[in-house]
Amino acid sequence: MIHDASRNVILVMGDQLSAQLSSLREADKSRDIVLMTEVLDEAQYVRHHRKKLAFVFSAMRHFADELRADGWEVCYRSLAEPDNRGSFTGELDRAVEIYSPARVVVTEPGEWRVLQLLKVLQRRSNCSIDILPDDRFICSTSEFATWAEGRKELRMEFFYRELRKHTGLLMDGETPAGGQWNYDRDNRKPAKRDLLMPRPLRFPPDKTTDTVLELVSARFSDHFGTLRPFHFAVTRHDAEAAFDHFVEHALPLFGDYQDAMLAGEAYLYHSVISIYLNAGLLDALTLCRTVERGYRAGKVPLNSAEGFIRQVLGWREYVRGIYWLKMPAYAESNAFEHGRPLPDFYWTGETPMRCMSEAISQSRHEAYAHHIQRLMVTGNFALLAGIRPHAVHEWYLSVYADAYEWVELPNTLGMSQFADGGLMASKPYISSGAYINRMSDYCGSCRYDVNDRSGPNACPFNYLYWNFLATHRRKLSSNRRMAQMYRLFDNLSTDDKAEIKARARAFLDDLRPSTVWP
Ligand code: FAD
Ligand code: DLZ
Ligand code: SF4
Repeated sequence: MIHDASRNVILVMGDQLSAQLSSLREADKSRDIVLMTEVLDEAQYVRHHRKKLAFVFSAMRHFADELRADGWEVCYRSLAEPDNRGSFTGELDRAVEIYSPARVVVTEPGEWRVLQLLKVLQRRSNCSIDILPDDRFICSTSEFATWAEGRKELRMEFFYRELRKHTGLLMDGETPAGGQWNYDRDNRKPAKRDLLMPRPLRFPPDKTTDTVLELVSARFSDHFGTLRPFHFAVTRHDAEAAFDHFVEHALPLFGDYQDAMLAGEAYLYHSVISIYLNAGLLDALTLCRTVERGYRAGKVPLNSAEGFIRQVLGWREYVRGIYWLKMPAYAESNAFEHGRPLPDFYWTGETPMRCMSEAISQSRHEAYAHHIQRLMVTGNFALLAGIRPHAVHEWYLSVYADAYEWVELPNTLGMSQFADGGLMASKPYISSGAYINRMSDYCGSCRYDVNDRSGPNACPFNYLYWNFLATHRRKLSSNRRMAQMYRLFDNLSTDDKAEIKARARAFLDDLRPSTVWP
């Protein structure tokens, strides 16, 4: 081993797979060494879905190969190596022992937890550790903090408009393309079975992925989710092909069917690119510019282009801003003081509620569910049933291949569980079975009756919805956006209300808490 006192070790983590990463841009490939390390701690801090583990490890290995092909020296530590120390800090210590670098350089991690590990290491290591900003995002954390400062209320819509102006995306001078900022109202069509669904591109596993699949199969048999078939892209090249395929085949109808759900149809017109975007294989601003070009060329209607750009430019940047503004306290928020354990069927999918079994089984097989399944099915149920928000958060972080805490936590605790008391959402996202029935074809084949409010076969979403309103009246009735719901609730007879309460209590008492999983 030749020691070069001026060389740096550049740590690149599993969700930083971009040659444009700040740490790599600043590095010198003729001198520095890139450290990439598979570690058990990251695989197990929640029990990630097996497909997610395979995706992360395979994408990391492919990225390391690309860096090598580009002339970098890469120290890649596989999980299979017997002396793997199992944690970022252990592996960084080891790299410092071996290479005696001038500095360790790392782009700031996406999770608060990992940033704390690095800060501890900064204090105790005899090597200096530089943490650089992650400029893969359109809005930096400090820009977000400045935007948020002094505002009485934070709302995504206003943040989004600022970013539209700042980037010029879908802007005609000072005005938004088409004259409106938001075309959400056009985007609520239920889907019909006879629509021609464009499927996302699939990629057969290559040798590297096969090796990883064997590793995950052998080492993580107790984790949630089916491992095969595995068809995610694991390189930038293939991720870009998957996105181009979406733009050509699905994006034109993305807006129309954004909220629709169909049994057996996991993807409908969604892009299925969050897994690639969050790992660094795709770049957010580039995607938005491509979508805008599709609109300007007349290939993509405005409601779809704007709908997609709002998700990526608006929501994605917004939730990251909230995460870094509010952590670590945010993770403990529990405005409704909910404490029920997560029911067992979140892990098995075994429930007669067709919407829930569909969303959960699909998540088990695909490590994917689209936004409305997450928000209005599994999330809606957890909120109505009073599940402990932290348990709900750990579930979402485990089961989805795109889940990293910076994006998952605000979506789960804030948007879905209203655990932050209204910081993210202006009212709780709750609904009775009627919404699910309108937006899906689940109810037709469900054991429960979606039109029954409180009888023995009534849809549980119905009585849980009214029961939730009754339970949290003190906290919610002053919210103007809840007024209509409470007016309807007040129209129910005393007998109806008593029946709803009894039915909800019996149902909730019957829920079996998870025994297999924490
Ligand atoms: P599309 O529907 O095609 O949307 C395009 C892109 O917009 C997505 O790829 C994503 O990058 C972005 N986007 C859309 N909605 C959001 C949002 N609310 N927040 C941030 N980005 C958004 N998204 C994650 O990336 N990781 C998560 O761990 C995650 N957890 C969630 C948990 C809950 C409870 C809820 C309600 C939503 C969560 N989301 C999460 C947001 C959203 O559901 C997913 O981004 C989306 O379903 C990914 O599928 P897609 O790529 O097909 O997205
Ligand atoms: C999600 C994940 C997993 C499962 N494994 C690794 C790993 O072994 N090595 C690694 O560098 N990164 C991994 N990741 C991504 C990290 O958890 C992610 O970088 C942190 O959560 C910070 O965002
Ligand atoms: Fe879900 Fe209720 Fe419809 Fe059954 S009837 S699928 S539980 S909304």
